[in-house]
Amino acid sequence: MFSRAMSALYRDEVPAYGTLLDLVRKVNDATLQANPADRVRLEKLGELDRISEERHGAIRLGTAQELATMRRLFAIMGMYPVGYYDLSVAGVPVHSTAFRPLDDAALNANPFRVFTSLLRLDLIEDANLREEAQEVLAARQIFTLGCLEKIKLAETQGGLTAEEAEVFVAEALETFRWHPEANVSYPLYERLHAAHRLVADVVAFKGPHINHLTPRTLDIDAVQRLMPEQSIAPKAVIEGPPSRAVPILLRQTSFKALEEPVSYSDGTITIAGSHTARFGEIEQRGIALTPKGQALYDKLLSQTREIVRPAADGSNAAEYMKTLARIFEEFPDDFETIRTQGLGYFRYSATGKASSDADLTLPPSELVARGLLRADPIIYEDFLPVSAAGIFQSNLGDDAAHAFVANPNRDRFEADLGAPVVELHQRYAEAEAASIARARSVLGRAHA
Ligand code: OOG
Ligand code: NI
Repeated sequence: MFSRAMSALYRDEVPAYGTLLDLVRKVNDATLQANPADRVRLEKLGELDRISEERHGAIRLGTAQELATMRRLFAIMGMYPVGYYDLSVAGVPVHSTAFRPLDDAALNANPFRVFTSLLRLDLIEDANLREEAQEVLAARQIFTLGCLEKIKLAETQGGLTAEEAEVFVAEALETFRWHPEANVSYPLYERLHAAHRLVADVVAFKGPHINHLTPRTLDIDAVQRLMPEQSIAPKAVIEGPPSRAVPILLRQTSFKALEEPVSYSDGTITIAGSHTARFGEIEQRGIALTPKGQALYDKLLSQTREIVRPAADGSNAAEYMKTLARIFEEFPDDFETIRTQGLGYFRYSATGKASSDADLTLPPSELVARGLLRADPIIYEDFLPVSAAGIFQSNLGDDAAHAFVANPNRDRFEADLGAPVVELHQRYAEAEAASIARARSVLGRAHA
């Protein structure tokens, strides 16, 4: 209900998002038609139905209190904080997590995720401005009273009835919608903006407007190519790994933020101005990588960026994509090698072929080799910090290059959140191990 309500709201507020959804649906249908084997595999894994429902969004919060309450709000819907992303390295004064469902059944029902960032005013130099921003943030209430009531109710009675859930979703939506009246005067907006666009985007508004919603495409290169025909101008470079036979992790591209009218007021004088914050994005997801695979990905990505860094104006986009593709030739591009080298996570299942006693003690790779088990890739459900920084940068404006020293503070983030985040790799490793245990017991039973 929440994911659909957010989608309807965003379609309403940002019409280009609706155009993008239609385009993605067309490309996905065509891709599945051209690759019947993929279609069958997705269907068998229960992933087919979720594709067209699939999206993620992003919000940016201002205070620890907001973050902690957001955690409770998402928990009602079975969405939990996974991963810690430090974006200070990339000149963006936030650190983040993603709220998402955890287990396979929940992910297949609806994998809606919200990338959630917390502003780090400690990274803003001007002490006066920092204090003013803190004051504005401390005074705002981004949740409706009705929403807070329903959160408490859900916590005390252990969930909501269908009727209560409907009210909860409607109330929660108020937090994510666009508020055209700023929370600050125009001069203060300008000073916040001068410190960092992102600071203005968080501090100057009444709530954390959802800043994009991202459908999942099965062919990001096709959508990127077709976007201009729909009068949507995508950013020059697709973030993440290059185009490959076997998609790994996550590839993303976005189109520029809209300029939206905003009224700024100091209580007596109102000034009509504008603000750019909201944009569109598409993503293509591939196999989740083990720490070993992730390390190889990180190494190849930084190797690429040492040779060529994508310029904000897109002038070296072709050179970047070419270099990326060349450097990534080192990353195996078939499932078999990815699996046998321990680079990716797989879901194992019994093929139905008869096994012997001796087989039951063999490692999974050997059982696959003997045709007793099959291995299907586990999809990456999370985000990539370098890509996220690229997405932030592209919609903050081309002039927004700021340098911060890498400054992760996970302890602080978790203290503010009021809970630890789930370890990024842990869920994939558990899903793989559980599938092996299940497959072994099926083999054992078939044999007995
Ligand atoms: C979030 C940017 C990160 C992604 O897909 O990597 C993100 C933001 O701009 O608030 O959504
Ligand atoms: Ni995104």
